[in-house]
Amino acid sequence: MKLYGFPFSPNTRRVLFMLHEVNAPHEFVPVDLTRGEHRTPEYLALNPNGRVPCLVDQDFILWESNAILQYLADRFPEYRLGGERPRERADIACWLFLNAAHLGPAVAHIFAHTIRLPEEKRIPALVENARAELARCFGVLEGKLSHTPWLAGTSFTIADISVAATTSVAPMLNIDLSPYPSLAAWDRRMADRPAYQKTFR
Ligand SMILES: N[C@@H](CCC(=O)N[C@@H](CS)C(=O)NCC(=O)O)C(=O)O
Repeated sequence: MKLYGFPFSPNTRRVLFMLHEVNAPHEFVPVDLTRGEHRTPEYLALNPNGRVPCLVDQDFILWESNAILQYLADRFPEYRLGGERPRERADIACWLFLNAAHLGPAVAHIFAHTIRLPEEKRIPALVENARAELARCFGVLEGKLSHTPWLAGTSFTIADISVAATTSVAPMLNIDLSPYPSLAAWDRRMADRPAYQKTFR
């Protein structure tokens, strides 16, 4: 398998984390976003959406990091990271979609408008809205994690892998997890995993 990605991208790291969890042999192919390599015709032929990551498994090409997690969970079923029963799989999907639709974009806005964009292009109101969105989502995560050790209940799953890649950027963006003690404890448990350490070192 080949993973095309940018080493500092949380969306890329989400998939790398998963590849390490399931011990999948893989080759990492760097796509340098700062040099526009994600907009070359060669890369767009793989991912017409022009974003990283993108996984190539022989003749199968897949983009969107959370879809890739679901695929890898099914591809390596012995690790039981994708849920077994319909309700368990649906619960996992709920966290993946929350991350893709709310948490991930909020973090991306904060990064863009505090670090990535030149000062004259930064919009403080967007950062304020994104921080409010994150606070709301963190409240949801805290509510769940104060009752169960993992997002989808008693087992570690791709729901945890997906969300941990997003919360991993909290320190860089001055996002404080301490008002959410269960979330912060979960985040520390995630950081203790060998696969996490291989990915985020
Ligand atoms: N929903 C996508 C988001 C992918 C994404 O936005 N990746 C960023 C890097 S973290 C990217 O490729 N940005 C390049 C750009 O926006 O031009 C996923 O989960 O894979």
